[in-house]
Amino acid sequence: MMRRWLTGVLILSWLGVVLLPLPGLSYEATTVSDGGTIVGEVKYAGDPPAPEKIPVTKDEKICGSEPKISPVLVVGPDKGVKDVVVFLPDIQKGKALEKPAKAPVLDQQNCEYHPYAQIFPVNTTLEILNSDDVLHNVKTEPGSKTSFNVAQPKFKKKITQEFKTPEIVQVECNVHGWMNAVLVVADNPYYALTDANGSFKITDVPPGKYTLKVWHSKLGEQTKEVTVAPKEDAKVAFEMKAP
Ligand SMILES: [Cu+2]
Repeated sequence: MMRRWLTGVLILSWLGVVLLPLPGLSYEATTVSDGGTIVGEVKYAGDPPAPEKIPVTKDEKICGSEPKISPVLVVGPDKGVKDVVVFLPDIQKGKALEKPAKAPVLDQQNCEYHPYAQIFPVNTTLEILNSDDVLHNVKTEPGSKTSFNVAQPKFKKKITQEFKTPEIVQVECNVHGWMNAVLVVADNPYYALTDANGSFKITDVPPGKYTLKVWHSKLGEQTKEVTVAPKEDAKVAFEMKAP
């Protein structure tokens, strides 16, 4: 049975039929001359919770003694939600996904991750720096396709990690419970993070109909259909709240 299935797969592959488009490989780069822009904002629905303050319970000399304000859920004065991941999960074709000129960096400084959230292309190597004179331990959340759990003593200033699968990876530190970061491994260039006002912009989108998705580690995810017209702005507004 297995062999017959395999033979079938081989024959179809010979015929040029792609059975299982691999993530990161199915996206086709093309010239986009009449692209439109998706602009919008993500707002918190209702009254947002007060910023979470987490007491520093160890390594105060390095981490500081003031409570850490969690970067996970940051809502601005106009209820804009910061660092929501916005993307087009199904886009097949568009502008090229370019390698960053410099390797992306996740820095550990004063026992905080900097930046809290970032986007980089799949098959990129991330540099994880320890700028602190203290032991950190970088760990991915269970279920991540790229998973690691690495102790980074104070003398180990840099470790590297390659990401070969597109996904959103959440990172935490085993030593300091308040440390959280989000790594967005993108398989196309149409990803954005909302700014401090909750605004986002995705440019050079080939005209067409798309599903636009938003993701936040505490507020979950939502999708909306969006139609992009040549050289025009398509406006989209999301409202999210804690479940
Ligand atoms: Cu740490």
